[in-house]
Amino acid sequence: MPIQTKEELRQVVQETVNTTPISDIHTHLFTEDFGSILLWGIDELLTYHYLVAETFRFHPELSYDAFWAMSKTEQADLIWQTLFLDHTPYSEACRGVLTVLNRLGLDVESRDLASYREYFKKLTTGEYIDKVFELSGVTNVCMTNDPFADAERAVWEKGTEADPRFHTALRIDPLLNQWETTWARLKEWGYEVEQELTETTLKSIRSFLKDWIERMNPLYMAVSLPPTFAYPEASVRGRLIDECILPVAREAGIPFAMMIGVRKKVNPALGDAGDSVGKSDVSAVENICAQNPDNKFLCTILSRDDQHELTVAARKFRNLHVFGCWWFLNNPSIIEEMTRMRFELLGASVTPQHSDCRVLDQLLYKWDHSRIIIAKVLYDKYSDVMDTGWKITREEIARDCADLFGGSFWKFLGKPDPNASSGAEKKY
Ligand code: RAT
Ligand code: ZN
Repeated sequence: MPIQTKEELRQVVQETVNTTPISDIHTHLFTEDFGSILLWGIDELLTYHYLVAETFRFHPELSYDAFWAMSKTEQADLIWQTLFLDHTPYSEACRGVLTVLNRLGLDVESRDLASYREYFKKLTTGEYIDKVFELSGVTNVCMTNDPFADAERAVWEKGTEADPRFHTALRIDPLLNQWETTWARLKEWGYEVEQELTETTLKSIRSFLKDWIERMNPLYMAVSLPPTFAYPEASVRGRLIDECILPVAREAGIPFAMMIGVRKKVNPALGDAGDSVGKSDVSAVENICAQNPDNKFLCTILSRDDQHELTVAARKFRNLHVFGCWWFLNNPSIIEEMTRMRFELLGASVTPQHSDCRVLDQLLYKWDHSRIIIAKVLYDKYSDVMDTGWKITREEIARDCADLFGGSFWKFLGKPDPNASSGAEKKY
């Protein structure tokens, strides 16, 4: 029976958005096996690099070195005092912490950091992972797996137990962005490479990629790229993409995920918080899609200014799948405008959001906050359609939401959607 009124429509959209299980296609979360590489708990939440950057704005007297010399608890204390007690925590990253506390059933009104710390002390990692997945409505996440990160590589080399809630993504930034130092690491690991891109070196790089694909079984291969990213390009990166990344990705049947627009370390003293954004050239994305029709590409782009062009590019190339409101874009005002534009230009053939969580707990806020906006935009779109006399059913809304929260991504990959058969009907 089709939906009859706008009021009913609003209710069904909200309910469906809130109950559709989510595949979160880009995070920095890890399985329990990765030990302390998986971040969780109040002190990790508070020392999230988004909040570190905000804290320094209120402390002209604080030296960067002094901050980094503090223990994690001291840093968290300072951030709590500065952003939550001395000011009202309405920035998106601050609000996120409050949403998490609230969703865990903690007393937000008390502002009692000590009691929040007590709460987390009583939990084990395994229990907490279960709890967050259960509460967040996210059923599976994709990790970011970096073979160049020593601590992480050690876990892979030792061997790690798969957890079906966590998929892998092979992240290769150092390979494409710092070949001048990375080649020596590959050599150290036994690959026959030199800095010059000889045929032997290129073959060995392909072997390196294949070895890690075999070890990790990734959903995609990913890189973050500067705004100057160009394609095609007569550069080391250009050659590595053409002669290593694309053929290996094609053979493995996985997409190459391009995350474009990061200006690394504009303020290195801020650590992870020191990167910035710049306008990119979307024609590079169009060119790579056009010239490599047998490869699949995922893309998210960091500058707000590039969003329209990227969305148009996705209309031209079906081997391109656009995803997420990345990093500095992950704020309600910008999510809303991007989501509206993407729905208007791409319908449901897009993955409107990923969480980028670095701290497990953040699954509880990033998705809650985005669901509100996605439901609002969807309601408006369905409402416009209803005004023409077209009737919409609950089943159609459920189908569309399933696509937006992971289904379209899995179809693009050509892999089964883990949520397709769950039939989960739960409220998050
Ligand atoms: O959003 C972030 O936390 C950034 O620091 C990056 O991790 C970014 O998302 C990336 O994957 O490079
Ligand atoms: Zn990320």
